[in-house]
Amino acid sequence: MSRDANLSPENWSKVMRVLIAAAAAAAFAAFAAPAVAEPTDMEIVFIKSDENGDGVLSKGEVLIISIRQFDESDANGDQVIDAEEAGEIATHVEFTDNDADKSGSLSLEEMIEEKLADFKAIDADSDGFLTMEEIETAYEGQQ
Ligand SMILES: [Ca+2]
Ligand SMILES: [Ca+2]
Ligand SMILES: [Ca+2]
Repeated sequence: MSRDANLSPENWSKVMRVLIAAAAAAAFAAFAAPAVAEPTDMEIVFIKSDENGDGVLSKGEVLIISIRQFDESDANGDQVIDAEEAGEIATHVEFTDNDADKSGSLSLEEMIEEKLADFKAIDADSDGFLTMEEIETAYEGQQ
């Protein structure tokens, strides 16, 4: 019998439990440690908008996501976002800017026109696609 007299089978199982817990904690720490930086909100929106996953946003992709957002805001489905539906967005510069006829509400046409104008402005190299860099640059310029 080479086993230490102090380490009864009961104690051995205690030791094993501690070792397993330590190993599990180490494994968890390794798993939880972020390998890459957390994506920013803008990156999350970008990835969601990039329907075909080619890493750039086409005009169609931008319009699809814009119309989807419009539909979500347009609670009564009359193709107009009124001040009530817009809620707190109604006072945002983007909403009042987009509201070309200053009616206090935003039609789908106004929104699309504005999104296309935004697209042109953001597309710095005018290749018809928005990269993450182009969007970030435009966003930084706004601040
Ligand atoms: Ca794309
Ligand atoms: Ca509406
Ligand atoms: Ca571009």
